[in-house]
Amino acid sequence: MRPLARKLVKVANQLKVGIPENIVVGSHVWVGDPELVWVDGLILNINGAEAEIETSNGKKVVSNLSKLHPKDMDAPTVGVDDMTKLAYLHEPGVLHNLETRFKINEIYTYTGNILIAMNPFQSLPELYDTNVMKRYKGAAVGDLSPHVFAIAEAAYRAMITEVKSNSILVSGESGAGKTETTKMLMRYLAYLGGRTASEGRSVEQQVLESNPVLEAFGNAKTVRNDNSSRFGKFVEIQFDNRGRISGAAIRTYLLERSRVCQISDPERNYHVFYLLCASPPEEKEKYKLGDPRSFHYLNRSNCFELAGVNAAQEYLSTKRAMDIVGISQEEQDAIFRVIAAILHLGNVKFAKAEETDSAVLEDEQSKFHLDTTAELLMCDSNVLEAALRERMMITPEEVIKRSLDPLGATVSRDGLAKTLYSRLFDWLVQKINFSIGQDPDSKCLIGVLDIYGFESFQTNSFEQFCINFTNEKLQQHFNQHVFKMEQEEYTKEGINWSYLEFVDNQDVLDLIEKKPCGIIALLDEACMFPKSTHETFSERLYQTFKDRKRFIKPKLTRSDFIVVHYAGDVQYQSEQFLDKNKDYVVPEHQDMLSASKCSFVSGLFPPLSEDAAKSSKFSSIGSRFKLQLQQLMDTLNMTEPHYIRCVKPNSVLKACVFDNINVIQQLRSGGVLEAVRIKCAGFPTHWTFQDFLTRLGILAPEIVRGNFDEKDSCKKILEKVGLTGYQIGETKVFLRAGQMAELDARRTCLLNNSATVIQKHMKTHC
Ligand code: AOV
Ligand code: MG
Repeated sequence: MRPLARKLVKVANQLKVGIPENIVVGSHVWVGDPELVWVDGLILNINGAEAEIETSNGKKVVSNLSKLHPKDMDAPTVGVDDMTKLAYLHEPGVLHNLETRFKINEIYTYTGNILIAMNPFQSLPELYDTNVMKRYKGAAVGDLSPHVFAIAEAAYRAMITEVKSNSILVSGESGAGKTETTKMLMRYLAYLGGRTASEGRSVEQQVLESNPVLEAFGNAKTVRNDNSSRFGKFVEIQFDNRGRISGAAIRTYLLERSRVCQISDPERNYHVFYLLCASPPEEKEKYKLGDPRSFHYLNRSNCFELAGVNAAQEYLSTKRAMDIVGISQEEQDAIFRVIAAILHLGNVKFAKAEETDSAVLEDEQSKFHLDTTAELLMCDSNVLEAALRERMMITPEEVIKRSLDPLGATVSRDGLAKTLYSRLFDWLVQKINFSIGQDPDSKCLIGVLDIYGFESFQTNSFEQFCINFTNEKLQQHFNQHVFKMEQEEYTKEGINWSYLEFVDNQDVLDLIEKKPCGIIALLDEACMFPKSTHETFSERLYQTFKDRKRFIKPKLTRSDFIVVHYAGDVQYQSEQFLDKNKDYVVPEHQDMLSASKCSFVSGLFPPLSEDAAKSSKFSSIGSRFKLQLQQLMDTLNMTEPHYIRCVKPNSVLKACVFDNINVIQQLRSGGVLEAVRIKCAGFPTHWTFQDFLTRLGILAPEIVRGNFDEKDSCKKILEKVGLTGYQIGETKVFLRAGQMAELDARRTCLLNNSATVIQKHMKTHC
């Protein structure tokens, strides 16, 4: 042993000056690849700044040395459960680790305090059963394998011990698993904070059962997800001073209204429409329903069934959930009457009158559906017809009745359907909140946020704009938090640290929301001028933002605009921005519905106060949303946040398929790599003294031998190898980006080659 140790010392000494770079011929590296994003390979040759690499998928490529990342050949074959344990924290390392774990069904991985959750697209019941919950109860994060339960546990324990509110923010793109994750979190919190059966379990049961109710009314099949939530949700679970659930409040954001009357193959309308069409015969009779294929609002798509879902059963279980959350039988009846009425309303068709352009009912069928709609809504059929076909124009002199043309009447009909549905949805949320009840004495809460992820489609409208605005806000919160956590760790370890490289996205937020000249303010302004069009609005944007680096006027269009979001550029089509920003109920619709003989329906349309009726009819959805978002941020800022990033492994929604391009794009836009970048800008490698010595003690065995002061050994090794810029904390070594790779390169040389081979190698390469 002793001669070998001596030899190693000698070689190590030579290495100190011998290898300035950590990438040499024979190194294993990651190199960019058009299909796999990153592929591993072996360096065959180096010419100046260019390296020739043989990749593991059988290609020979040439790449600039600066574009390569070292591959950790000592990484465990099962991956590591926390990205920060990776010896080299870089993009390919993160991607490879996720893939390695995903292949063995380890779907959860930490990046420091952030949990990355891969959607398994298969049922993994053993991962979530009660025994697993029992194991996580009381365990510290990191003691057991990464899990949603561990995050919920951490939030709950922090709340109890620090008497401080916590929040869990779940994000990710459509279909990534946010809603499933949220439900798991809520189930675990109900398990921790629930009562015994004898005490009555109502509160937490109601909290849990609010999910199926909201899903029936607010979820639909889209191309990205068979059960896509079409609204954002923040559930605030309140706890009493003994840590038991004592109340809850649900806030929802921006339900997608257009889906009620506009769907295209292979998407579907909101689940509840199909469920009601599959209700027992007597109910179908009562609501005059039949095959979903006979309704215009449903048959614009050819998809009527969902794989693996029995609509008739789902209808019954939705009703059961409605019972539990406290919706009475009469209310349920009224709700389903409104749903059926919307379907019948959609079948009312208009044609042109013979002599004029005015709209008239197309045929007897339309008359039947109109009458049925009126009957279900308990309104007067003639008033309904007039409300759809005519408009009152109030001038200072007189009131003029004007007939709409068939297109106008159809727009009016769809507007009514959307208004009815969104008021119904709001009612449900309010009702659930009311019946679960708020605990005014609660000092602590845990908030769970399930909100739409960043969206960038072929065409992007007002909805995408609001969604991406939300994500910018959350991204800022996330960055600040990650940054703060890093800083806290440095402070705790007594590390000197000044942070320079952190780039905020405040400039995008200013562009969108700043008054008086952000996009939202300019949109409101445009909505208030009767003569504005989407083109004048866009022109105004181009003028105002021509020098902003976050705003681009695309070539070849006169009304599109691009926002340079943190997650990428998005080109918005402004055509419908003005319309979609206006929250406006046609007064004729309002009057007709508030006169309904059904108190439930009239309750959805309380008469407007004189002032509201007279004041400008326009209320801005964008501004209201901005306000809601600000309130959400204020709430979140009072809590200790925990982050879960859901990732969709592929876009075919299949188990066991890991698509690199898809994943990396989500890691980039979800801010995971931003968190990695923030870490890298400081000291990305934090290793305990012991771990450091185990791995690198070989670089200086003469120092380690007989030295029981680990900190001192680490310090001496680092001094000996001549690195600069690293720091030594109370319990850990903090290395700069790339330094671990540099140390490893020296160690690898020592381990792989005999001393003589190394010497030969150095003569040729160093
Ligand atoms: P999302 O909430 O993120 O999409 P979901 O939570 O609805 O996504 O998940 C989509 C589908 O993926 C679910 O219906 C399940 O089939 C599957 N899935 C997700 N997580 C798991 C899991 N942990 N175990 C098993 N299957 C899972 V959207 O609401 O569209 O943005 O707006
Ligand atoms: Mg969802």
